[in-house]
Amino acid sequence: MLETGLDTQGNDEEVGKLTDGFHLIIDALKLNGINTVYNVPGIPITDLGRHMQANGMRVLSFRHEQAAGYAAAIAGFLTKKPGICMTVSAPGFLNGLTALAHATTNCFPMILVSGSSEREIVDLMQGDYEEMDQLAIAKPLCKAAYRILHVEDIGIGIARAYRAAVSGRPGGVYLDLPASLLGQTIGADAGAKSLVKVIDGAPAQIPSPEAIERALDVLKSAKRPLIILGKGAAYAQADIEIRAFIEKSGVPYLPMSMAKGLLPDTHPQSAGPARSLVLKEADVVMLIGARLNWLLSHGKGKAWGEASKKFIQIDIEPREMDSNVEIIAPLVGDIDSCVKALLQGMGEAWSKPPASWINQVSAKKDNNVARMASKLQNNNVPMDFHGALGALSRIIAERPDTVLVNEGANTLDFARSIIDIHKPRKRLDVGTWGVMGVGMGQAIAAAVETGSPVLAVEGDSAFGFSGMEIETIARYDLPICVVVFNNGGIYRGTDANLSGGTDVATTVFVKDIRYDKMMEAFGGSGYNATSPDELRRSVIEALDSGKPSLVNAVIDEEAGTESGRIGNLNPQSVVSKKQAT
Ligand code: ADP
Ligand code: TZD
Ligand code: MG
Repeated sequence: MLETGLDTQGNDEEVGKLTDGFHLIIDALKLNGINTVYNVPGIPITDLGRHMQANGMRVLSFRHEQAAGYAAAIAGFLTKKPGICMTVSAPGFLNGLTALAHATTNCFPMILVSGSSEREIVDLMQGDYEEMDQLAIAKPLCKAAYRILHVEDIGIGIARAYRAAVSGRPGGVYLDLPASLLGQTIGADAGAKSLVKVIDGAPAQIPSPEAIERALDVLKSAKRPLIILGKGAAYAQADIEIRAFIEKSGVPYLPMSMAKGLLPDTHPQSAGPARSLVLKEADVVMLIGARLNWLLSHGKGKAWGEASKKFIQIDIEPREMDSNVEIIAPLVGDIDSCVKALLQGMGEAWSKPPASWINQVSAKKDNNVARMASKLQNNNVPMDFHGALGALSRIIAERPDTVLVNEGANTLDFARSIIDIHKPRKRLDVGTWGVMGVGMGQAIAAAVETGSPVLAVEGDSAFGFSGMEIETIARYDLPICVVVFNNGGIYRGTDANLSGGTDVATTVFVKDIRYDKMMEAFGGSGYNATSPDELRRSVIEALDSGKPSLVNAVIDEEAGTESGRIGNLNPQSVVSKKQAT
């Protein structure tokens, strides 16, 4: 009889010359440099996780698949390798699916590996345990979806999933592993030979010389040029080239939220604090790994002003060109290759933009920074967003290696503009969809993948979506300090029930919650901070300890606004407003 798995002494030894699905999956992942998996165990993948751990992989078990999925997605962003989320069939799979769709939307490489039930029973809809046609459901939400039916296809199946996730525009891939695959056996030699190592998974995509010349001609002709860096630029890890290009060009640049820190936000060419001005006034805009989606008002309308604009766009995805406005100089290729070619094409004597433009941007920037400075130093009790975030901003400036994770509405929007980021990929947030619930998974993956300390700045609602994962943080003893901006609800804590009934308003939580006690329940450190000074002291102590910690930051219930800074997207009933007044 075949014996595989743990022997009677608990050793992970294979007996005889056979291997099985469990071990081939592990071998295939390890062969491709994948050593970390984010999962929630259960049928049929419990033993897979166990053997992964026994074979030297890091397997992090979460309390809910949504957080494991967000961890895998951001691991993909941070490492340029697919982040792996592993789930059980049907309900576990569905819990992980939002993260897979989020990874695809954000262009992060991720593989959702899910166990599934017996094909023969599922396809006849005979009511198997956790019956669901998972492959069909996953397909529209990811770049590619594969199912491996035979043990000899594991090597090729994992190679395909890997390549699909990282090549071209990165994204989410679904990999379906039926329970019956895991126990299938094959001769150990044949199994080893069936494995495939992905060579050059994301090959360089070199832009054409004509496209480079066209882009440089347009840039040269500009009187008021602007460069916009997006999270694709952060993902590309072409940090040195991007900085060299921006500095040589002399062009003011605007970082999208997760591109902050690619050059330090304190860089003289950063136009962050003059955002409205540069969007309105620029005559040539060069996009580097940023899409003209809702976050950039689709490249038109009020935010972009009256002045006519020419767009240059660098992107690996050719179909991104002309998606919202005409792109007069499309540069299709990978950012590293494109920026290197641009630098070369600029030659020695590149003339910087007119001083009048640089001075106009600088003046606006200095003015806005000066106006903000005193607000960020306030020590008001209860804290407002400026006082609290001013304190955190100074901590990040002192500790630029800290990864900042950020979600919420006001907590997100204020932090994005107030907290300067000083190094690449040190700010992780809600991404293209503005998803709540990403923070704990991102914090865990950031700590695991980078080894850096993490500061997660969370709205109290945002935190609640995956709050139980602080047990995961405590269990793995990760250097994460969670700060909950506790303003008693979604946007604010003061809304009234319009009916006058006894239920609280739809946006309001229990008063005076002590989120810090949750962390204490799991053995971590809890702090309650009511002033910016207290907040600073707590966070510094927490970061110095390198231990799991949570600071309950008491924020003025009235300080926030509905939908933070995107209230314009929030339809409101005129009729009910009249009734309310
Ligand atoms: P942001 O939200 O920061 O503006 P987006 O997610 O909208 O950024 O845009 C990222 C873009 O970067 C996507 O269009 C994606 O195709 C592109 N991209 C990702 N990686 C690369 C790369 N290595 N080279 C070129 N483009 C890339
Ligand atoms: N569900 C999901 C998955 N994503 C969302 N974006 C929302 C719901 C809607 N939503 C927002 O867009 S922000 C937000 C919700 C519920 C929470 C805002 O409250 P907060 O932040 O406490 O996190 P502030 O600081 O009180 O504004
Ligand atoms: Mg709140």
